[in-house]
Amino acid sequence: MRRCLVAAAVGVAMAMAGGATAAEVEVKMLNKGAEGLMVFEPALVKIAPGDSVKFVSTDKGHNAETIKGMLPDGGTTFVGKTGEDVAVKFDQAGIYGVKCAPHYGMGMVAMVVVGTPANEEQARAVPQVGKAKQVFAVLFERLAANKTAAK
Ligand SMILES: [Cu+2]
Repeated sequence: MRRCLVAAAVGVAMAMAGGATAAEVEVKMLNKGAEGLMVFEPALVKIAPGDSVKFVSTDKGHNAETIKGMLPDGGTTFVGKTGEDVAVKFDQAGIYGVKCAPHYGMGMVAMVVVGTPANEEQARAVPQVGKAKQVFAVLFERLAANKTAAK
C-alpha cells in the first residue's frame, strides 16, 4: 500500500512538470566574461534532444541566432531579437552554431551540441568571420576533449 502511494506521488510530480524531464540551460550574453569581451557564457552547451537553451540578455546589445549551414539537417533555425532573452528548444540532434549578429566578427559565438551529433564535419567546414574562427576551433577542441567548461 505504501509503495502505491509513493508511485502515485511521483506520477503527479511528473505530470506537474509537464510529463517530461526536459531541461533548460541558461547561456548569458555578456560584454565581458571570464574568457574575454563579447561572449556567450558558457559558450559550449551539451544537452539532450528536447532540452532548451535560454540565451539571457544579461548585458544589452546582443542577440543569439543560428549560423547559416551550421546545424543538422532538419534542425530549426532561430533569430533572437537584440537586447532580449530568447529560449530555444532543440529537438533535432546535432551541432548548432550560434552567433551574436553585432559581434560575430569579434568572436561572440556559441556551440550547442544536442545528443549525439552526426554533422560535426559539416559544422567544422562552415566558413567563419574574423575571430569566430578561433573561438570555434577552441570549442571543437573542448568538445573533442569532452569538456563543457573552461574552469
Ligand atoms: Cu554581442
